[in-house]
Amino acid sequence: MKLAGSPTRNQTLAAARQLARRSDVQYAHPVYIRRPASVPNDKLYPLMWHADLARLPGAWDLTHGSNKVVVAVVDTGIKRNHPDFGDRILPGYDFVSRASDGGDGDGRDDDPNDPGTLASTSSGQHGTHVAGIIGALGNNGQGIAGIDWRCKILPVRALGVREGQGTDPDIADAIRWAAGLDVAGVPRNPNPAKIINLSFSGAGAAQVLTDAVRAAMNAGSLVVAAAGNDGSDANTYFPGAIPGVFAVAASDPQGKLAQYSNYGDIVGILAPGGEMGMTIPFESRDEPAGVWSLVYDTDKQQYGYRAYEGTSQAAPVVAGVAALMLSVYPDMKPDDVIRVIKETADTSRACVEQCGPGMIDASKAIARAREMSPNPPPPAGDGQLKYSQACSADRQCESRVCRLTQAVDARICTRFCSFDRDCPTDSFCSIGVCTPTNIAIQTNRKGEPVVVIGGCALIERSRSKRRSRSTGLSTLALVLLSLFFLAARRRR
Ligand SMILES: [Ca+2]
Ligand SMILES: [Ca+2]
Repeated sequence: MKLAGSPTRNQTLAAARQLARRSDVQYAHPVYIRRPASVPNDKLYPLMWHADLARLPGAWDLTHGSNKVVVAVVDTGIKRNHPDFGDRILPGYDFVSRASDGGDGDGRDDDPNDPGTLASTSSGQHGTHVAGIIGALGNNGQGIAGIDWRCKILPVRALGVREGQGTDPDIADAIRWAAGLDVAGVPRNPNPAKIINLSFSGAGAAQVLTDAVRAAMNAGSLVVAAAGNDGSDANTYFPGAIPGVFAVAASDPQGKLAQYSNYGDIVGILAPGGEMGMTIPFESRDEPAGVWSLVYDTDKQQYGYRAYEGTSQAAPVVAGVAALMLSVYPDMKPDDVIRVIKETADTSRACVEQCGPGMIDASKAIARAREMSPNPPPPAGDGQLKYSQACSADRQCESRVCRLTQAVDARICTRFCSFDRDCPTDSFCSIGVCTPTNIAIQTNRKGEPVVVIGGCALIERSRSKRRSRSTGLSTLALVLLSLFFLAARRRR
């Protein structure tokens, strides 16, 4: 069977039907060509329901982040040696003044390690969990994927080991330091953070806290904060209620305002925060539907992963998306980051109680930031895709050539050619670009000749006849790709 030129989809389907009617064809089986939708290979990724809700895969098509972006996590400190952090953690600082709160035998020092304790009321490795949501290594085959796979995390310890509590003076100094401002008695932070995440909340305003947050914002930092977990109006919960702070409410896995989440007109945006009362299936068991991230098990002295729920988990989702935005537009102003996240939000998930315009949509937010950027970087992939891998933009390919393959609605990384000899092994030159041949004739267990294309495409048999079951239009379209490979071969 030979088709001239590039066939249309209908021609493809007609040819496939004609092929299926042949008595010497047992069945046509697809060569599935799948395009990686920037879904990382991390083992616990199936637990990351929040990735789909916040539309992270579409964002990862555009960027995986930049190591030039610094995100401060003002929290309980960190376990920097968690293997899913890699080398992402900057030196940081410990601002907890009282040794009894710090649990590390001293007051302020340059080690932001979260020592934790065995008590159930300890830090819970809260800071490590929050930092992991923002910046755990993505696509490293391990644990979870952070939202930004490359940014640097600045751990600034201001909450101690007694229920993870901290005092306003310590928190205020930590925020100033994170932004690169002077704090008495402490060396200046050499890595000022463009984004400061504050995953804590408490009732009552304090001037020392307000002043520090304002100073950080004046220094150019975006301040993202949890709206609070009391299921009430967020306007009396600080630092979220400080004007200019991007306060984040939390949703459950269905995208609805979580029952514990604060709400109200000071909330800037809704983001996934989890609901531990719900479950998600994972490897034939059910796991709690909190937001999964990195922890350290103080009891077993092991690094691991755990689900937590709260606006503490929702805020770092927003901080992570903001970091991705800065990776494509480094000079984007904090007010513009907030405006774009609000403007691109999924308004179908707006809530009656008021939680900003709706659910954060990372994919649209990053796309908008790229449009605004005077010098946007190439889309993610950065030329890393090899020959014959599926692609969506020229710059993703090592060869910088991403082209539609014959008769199939899929693009692969390829290269220009004039002759077959210009192409890699198992490829031929067709219409100016290399195309994988992926074709072979093998013998099956019964000794029958089998034409195999790309693994299993077309099985010829001589004795009995069986018809294929319909496997969908894409299947049939792929069959025609096989036909084209055959036709091209015959022409040679
Ligand atoms: Ca200390
Ligand atoms: Ca990982």
